[in-house]
Amino acid sequence: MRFDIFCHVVDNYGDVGVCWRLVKRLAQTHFTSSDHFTSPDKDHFRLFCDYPELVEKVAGDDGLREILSLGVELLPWNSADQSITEDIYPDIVIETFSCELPAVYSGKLKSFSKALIINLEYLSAETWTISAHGLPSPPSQSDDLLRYFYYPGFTPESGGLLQGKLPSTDENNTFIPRSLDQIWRKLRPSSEAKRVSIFTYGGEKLTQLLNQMLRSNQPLDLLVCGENALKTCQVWLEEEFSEPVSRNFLQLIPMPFIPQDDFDWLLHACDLNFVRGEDSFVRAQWAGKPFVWDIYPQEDDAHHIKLDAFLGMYLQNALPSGKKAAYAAMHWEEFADWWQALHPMTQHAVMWRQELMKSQIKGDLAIRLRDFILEKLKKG
Ligand code: TRH
Repeated sequence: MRFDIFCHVVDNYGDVGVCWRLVKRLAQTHFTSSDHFTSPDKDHFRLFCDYPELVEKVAGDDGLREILSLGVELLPWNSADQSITEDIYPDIVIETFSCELPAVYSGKLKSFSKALIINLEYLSAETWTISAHGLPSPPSQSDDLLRYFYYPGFTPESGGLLQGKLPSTDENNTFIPRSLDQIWRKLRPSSEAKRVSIFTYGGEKLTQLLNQMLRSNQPLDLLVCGENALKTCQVWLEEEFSEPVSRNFLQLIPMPFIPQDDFDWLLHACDLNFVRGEDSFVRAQWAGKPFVWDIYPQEDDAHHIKLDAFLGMYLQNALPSGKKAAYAAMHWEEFADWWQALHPMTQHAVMWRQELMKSQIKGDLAIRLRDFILEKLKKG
């Protein structure tokens, strides 16, 4: 089958982060949940992106080479119009996050093929997404092509979560990704200082957190990732921040941008992760470590509803001590008040990962998406 996947970068790294992970998983996944073999040699993937350099950055050189060798092409968005002919056209088109297909491409799609169009939506734990999952959209006026809405989610009825092989960071495993080798040498022994990754949108919330951490006298190695958090830390430190800087018991370490696979490893290797957006939010859950979600701010404060829906699910079966602390952490309350409960929060994170594994009994998002595609193609 020929897949065309469209990625429009709105801001930050998340659009690319999700699309690259999706392509990666689809190219690596040769079975559906019913063990239906999908002949990988015959699958071909084209990822059209309006910022291909960002895909290269997120993938990293080795990751890019590996995935391109599986029959994936990375193409600029504006080459899409010329990419369809009477002989070469896709069977499946995936629009991510409602990005609009290029007009000429859409027109050709209508004339040459009966491609199945799927709109991969944002992840949310809100219950309405379950009822909307899999529904066809009425053809829009602009191109009247039929498309199906595909909603990722945390339950077996949803579209699932992207998973893939999870990194191993157990104590007997001495593997450290190359991109992190130098940084790892700068960390204090794990018995002396806890490791905390900070990949947030920065700003006032982070400044307050740093003040609270400083007051708590807890030895922490803070691995600061992404421009927004780095900028806030720089202002807070009131000095250049290209090398690790210490304040009381804190050590702040500026992180370079690292390939996505290595970033996944980092989340598994830390004791606590501050994450954001969608993709790092999901990876923090697969890491089985406590985390704080800096949710992407939406208009009309819609993100509050999204956060409540997630916490309702995440904390439903939590024991009281872990629950109270995780709730406080997720609401950025005083650090000292919830940090003491890191152990029960960790136990809860491990239990939640097991629950998620069970919810993926029909496979992860890539496998379920293949199921969905086969079902729709069968029905014609
Ligand atoms: O970057 P994000 O905030 O992304 C988004 C976008 O803002 C998007 O428009 C919005 O729709 C969405 O959030 C909700 O956060 P996210 O989703 O966690 O994506 C970050 C990606 O960057 C993720 O795949 C991990 C990757 N990454 C690396 O590969 N290396 C790194 O060093 C870092 C810091 C991140």
